[in-house]
Amino acid sequence: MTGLVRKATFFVACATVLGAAAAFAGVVSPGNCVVGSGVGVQRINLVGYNSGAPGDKADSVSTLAKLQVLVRDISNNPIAGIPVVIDFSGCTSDVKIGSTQSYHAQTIGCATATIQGFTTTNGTVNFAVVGGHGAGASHAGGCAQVYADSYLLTSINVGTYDENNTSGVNGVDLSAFGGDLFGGLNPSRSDFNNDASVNGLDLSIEGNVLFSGRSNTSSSVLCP
Ligand SMILES: [Ca+2]
Ligand SMILES: [Ca+2]
Repeated sequence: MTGLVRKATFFVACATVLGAAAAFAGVVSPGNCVVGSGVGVQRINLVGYNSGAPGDKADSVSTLAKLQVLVRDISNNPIAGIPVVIDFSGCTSDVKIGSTQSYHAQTIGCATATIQGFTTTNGTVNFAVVGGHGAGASHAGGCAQVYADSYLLTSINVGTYDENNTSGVNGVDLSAFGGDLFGGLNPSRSDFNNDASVNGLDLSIEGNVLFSGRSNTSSSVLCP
């Protein structure tokens, strides 16, 4: 192969790669997206409302209450306007989302146990989801799936601070949490710090949520 032919072959290959990248610009590339910290199995803990808060009333401040999703394309460019959905349908044996939500422009699909938001100009969307404990058998870890424009990004763990879906997070929930703390089964719903164990650290976190008052109101109705 002459030098000229090699150069021509090289430029054709480059043009092909660039063309492919251009073709997929703006298309979700799951491997380039980041859910939460992006390291290991992520978590979102469902919360209550602060009924007296202005604007968004859902508690987005408590430990792992807010989950951020960053959506990028094949060239690692963030993509705006992409629908991102968290599907909680695998969690509903014991953890259910509330039928009304109050965090940014999140919309809810109650029958399908899904929450949807759209990425902003920097490619991110944040979720804080109101919900509670609907009784029943403990769900398996990684019960919720995160999708961006219908592409599966990952599965995440789910917990809930409101253990009885009544009166927000208060002493009754602390007592109910005690059942998980001393039950020896380490249910994912009460592993608030996501370290695969239900222990005193989670008790401390639940106490902080209680005394902060940020989750002092429950969802009026839980989805199926
Ligand atoms: Ca409660
Ligand atoms: Ca824990």
